[in-house]
Amino acid sequence: METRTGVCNLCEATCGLLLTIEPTADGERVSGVRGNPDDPLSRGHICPKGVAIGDVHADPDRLRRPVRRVGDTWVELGWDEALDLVADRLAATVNEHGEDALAIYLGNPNVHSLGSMTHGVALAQSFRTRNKFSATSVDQLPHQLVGYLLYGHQLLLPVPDIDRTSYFLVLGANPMASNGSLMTVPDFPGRLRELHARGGRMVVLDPRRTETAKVADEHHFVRPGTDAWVLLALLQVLFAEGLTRPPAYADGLDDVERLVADVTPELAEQASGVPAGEIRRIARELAAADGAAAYGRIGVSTQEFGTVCQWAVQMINLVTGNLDREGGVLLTEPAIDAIGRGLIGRGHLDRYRSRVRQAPEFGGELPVSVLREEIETPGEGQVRALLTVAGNPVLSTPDGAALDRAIQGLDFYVAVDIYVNETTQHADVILPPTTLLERDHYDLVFHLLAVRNTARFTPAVLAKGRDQRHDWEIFRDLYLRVTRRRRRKPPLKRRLVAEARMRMSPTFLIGMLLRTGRSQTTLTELRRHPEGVDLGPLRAGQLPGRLRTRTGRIDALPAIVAEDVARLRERALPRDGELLLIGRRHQRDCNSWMHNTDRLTRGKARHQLLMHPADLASRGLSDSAVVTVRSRVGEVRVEVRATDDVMPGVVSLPHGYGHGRAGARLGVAAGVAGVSINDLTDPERLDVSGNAALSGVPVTVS
Ligand SMILES: Nc1nc2c(c(=O)[nH]1)N[C@H]1C(S)=C(S)[C@@H](COP(=O)(O)OP(=O)(O)OC[C@H]3O[C@@H](n4cnc5c(=O)[nH]c(N)nc54)[C@H](O)[C@@H]3O)O[C@H]1N2
Ligand SMILES: Nc1nc2c(c(=O)[nH]1)N[C@H]1C(S)=C(S)[C@@H](COP(=O)(O)OP(=O)(O)OC[C@H]3O[C@@H](n4cnc5c(=O)[nH]c(N)nc54)[C@H](O)[C@@H]3O)O[C@H]1N2
Ligand code: SF4
Ligand SMILES: [Mo]
Repeated sequence: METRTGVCNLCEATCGLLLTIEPTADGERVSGVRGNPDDPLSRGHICPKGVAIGDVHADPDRLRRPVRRVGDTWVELGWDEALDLVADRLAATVNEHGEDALAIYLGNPNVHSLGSMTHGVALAQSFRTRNKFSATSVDQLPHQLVGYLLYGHQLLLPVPDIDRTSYFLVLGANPMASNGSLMTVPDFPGRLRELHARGGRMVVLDPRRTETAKVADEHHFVRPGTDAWVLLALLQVLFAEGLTRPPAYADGLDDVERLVADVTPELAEQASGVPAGEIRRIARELAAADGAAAYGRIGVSTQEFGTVCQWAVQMINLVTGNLDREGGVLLTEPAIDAIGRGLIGRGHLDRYRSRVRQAPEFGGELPVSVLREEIETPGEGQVRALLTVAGNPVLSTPDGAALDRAIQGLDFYVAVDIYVNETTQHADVILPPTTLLERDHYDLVFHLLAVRNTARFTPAVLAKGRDQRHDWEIFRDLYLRVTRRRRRKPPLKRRLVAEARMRMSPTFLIGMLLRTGRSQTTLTELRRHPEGVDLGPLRAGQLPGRLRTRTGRIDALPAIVAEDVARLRERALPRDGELLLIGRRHQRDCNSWMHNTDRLTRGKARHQLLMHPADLASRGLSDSAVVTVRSRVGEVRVEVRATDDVMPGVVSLPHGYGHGRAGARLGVAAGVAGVSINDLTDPERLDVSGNAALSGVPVTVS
């Protein structure tokens, strides 16, 4: 038995771990997992998923060798054979039908893998297809658009200074279950206790009385999709009552004041159900607090007015003087500044549009809501082949059932994934990389979004399995093989530089980045301190210096936002008796995977539709009945659970369920199969950013 330092990458909290390792007949296994108390960011925190991280490594369902689908069965292939086959087919598609004939989808675990960040993104870009998609457009695209418009970079996103704030306003987020997002905040429960001990308050707006709402000082139900009204009304009160103290580097605040002048709390109450008096009081408290942070996440991103919401959240912080202020919201200073060093581009908007629906790109990606029509609509530029990496869009994107059918009509589909899931079951070839515990890790993304400046390099905890490949090696080998086979090759010099870079390991690149930047640490120091190095609390005084806008100032009212507020005003308010569907996350869920580990699935089932008792009664339905839920695009049958934790007029299904499609293959227990919420969500409902409006879908229940 031996203890090794590791890290969890199953959610954005990135907790430090201590793993107990035991020898086995053919290697080693994890026999125990605890939080690492010496980790300066996570301070010993761990959740049930972190404890289950060894289950992924040991999982007999996990793929360890390339497989090829032959009818309904899988046949193992050698790596060279598999990579050659994939490269032949991808290159042939592009050579015959053009670059856009290949679609690429990058799923969530990519941002949690160093190799994906250093090599996967580069591989995807090298294909030069316009049909590039990712989980971004079912998640945080509005944040990125607003970061780009206001601060000049898609990832220049201020983080709530939760360790010092005295007023925390939370909309559409459930960090008690999710452990935070676009706010890397391990041990949220502990940090909240400290906030309360300082005399601070947390106020939550959510259509469901969530785990977070239950530990808040105040919770208000808000009708799904109507937060924009509440946020604009908060701004209206701040302006009308002279409570603003904006920074000198912001322009256009008069325009913002005019924009919201008639959005009174009374109007917002009509739309949202949040009492006008409460909106007024919250605005005054935000302005008076000694450091306040407004924060909005999935519930206010994945809805029809996600961009207006995220813009308004930023505006509230800005006009109350809480942007770039201790206890407000702050920019991080990571040891590898992926923004400052240009590793992640600023973003760009509408350089091209999708072929069928003319949806604008953002940052080189199209909204994944258009993927199905790009596969199924014939003509020049039609998608004929697909590469997915660490994704499950059949369960995670709107109208997944239709996408499921479309994928089966492709000429060729290759997945880089560790499982046969509801999407990859249709792949012609699956290339499975090693898992987290077998690879070195440095977080290029989440240090950037963390509530404290720290740096941590985690060497692989376990040796890589026999005849396995790391993801970066797969990306490298695909890059080299496909480039060789392509008719239109990049110019020789560019190719040689790119090839040389693809041959460098992620760890080598991290060492180089730490050496050459103005980093506060080195790889040598990080290797000596695998628990992580503390670089101190977030610091104020970074603005306007770190703005990446062309003027070096903030233009407070981007035209896109002003126009979308006009669209909001025209939107009819929800009708009485209408039911709106929202999603939810449970602490022991990990998006659509890890439903095959006993540790996370035993106990009470949690896939049910939540519905208010009054809504059940008015339909003559009873608790635990199996009901049919219908939306414009589809229907599902699922058990209903009566609870007054959801607002009347709102029903909730968890996302990432619905394993019936491939359940047997996944080894998922029947009890956790559930149904997919995305068989009900609608790819026609988009925010102005192109993000799917997954929340607030009109449904009927019978
Ligand atoms: N209705 C609704 N839909 C949603 C959401 C919602 O709240 N409501 N949430 C959205 C959000 S925020 C997200 S991020 C998306 C997630 O959606 P996706 O990113 O499409 O899917 P995941 O469920 O994260 O599945 C990831 C897959 O990656 C594989 N995997 C895990 N680790 C690795 C690895 O190290 N390497 C490789 N190559 N593969 C790996 C697993 O097999 C798993 O099947 O779903 C979105 N969809
Ligand atoms: N345990 C666990 N943790 C996770 C994940 C997981 O699957 N399981 N996934 C990870 C990922 S990929 C992400 S992106 C993050 C997401 O992190 P969070 O955003 O904190 O995640 P959710 O729990 O989906 O919280 C969204 C909340 O929005 C509410 N909501 C829905 N519609 C509306 C609305 O119109 N208005 C308002 N105000 N609220 C609304 C929902 O009721 C829900 O409570 O979580 C990450 N962490
Ligand atoms: S909160 Fe849980 S899932 Fe998230 S990083 Fe920590 S241990 Fe892993
Ligand atoms: Mo996400």
